Amino acid sequence: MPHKNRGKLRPTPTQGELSATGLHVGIVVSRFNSFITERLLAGALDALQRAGAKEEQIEVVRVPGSLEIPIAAKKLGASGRCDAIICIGCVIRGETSHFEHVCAEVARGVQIAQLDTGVPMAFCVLTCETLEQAIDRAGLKSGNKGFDAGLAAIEMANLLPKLAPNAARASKKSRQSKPRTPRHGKRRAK
Ligand code: INI
Repeated sequence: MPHKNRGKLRPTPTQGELSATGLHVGIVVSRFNSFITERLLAGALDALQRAGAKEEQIEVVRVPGSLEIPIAAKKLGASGRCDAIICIGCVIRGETSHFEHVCAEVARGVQIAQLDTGVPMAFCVLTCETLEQAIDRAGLKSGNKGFDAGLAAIEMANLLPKLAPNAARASKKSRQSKPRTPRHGKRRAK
């Protein structure tokens, strides 16, 4: 039946705000290729700060290499302290197949960790052919992927509670900002 509004449906999307109010964010950062990962960490911290986060809302965990990121992220996620976790590493191709193994296992491990714990994990592990590609993504030509990951973590931290079984359906009314309450029980002692 012809309808004058055909093609004009505008369902209200459910999405997360870019506000760090009330969030506790974990950052797991690898020391390997620290020249790059420290810049990615700075980018992530910049995003969190611009979204309103204070130092006490951020927990930085350092691991030796990218291969150790998934287990640390999973433990941190399982602790119940974090609303989101940012995983930072940098893998650069060398002369052996080590690169492929590390890249595949880190991506798989972080995905498993976020699905197992239900805590969103922003993937900021650069997998580059050359050092130049890594530098470009750590604050030069291609921006700072740490900053992007920081925003993704905040957005997902704010989105997931809205997808909980008892959450209100998205509507213009429920999109209006509400006061934030901590959502993960076990907070760090102050
Ligand atoms: N770890 C990285 O984060 N980036 C690399 O490029 C890298 N390469 O090339 O070897 C790397 N290796 C170390 C690995 O992540 C583990 O820390 C190590 O194997 C100990 O478990």
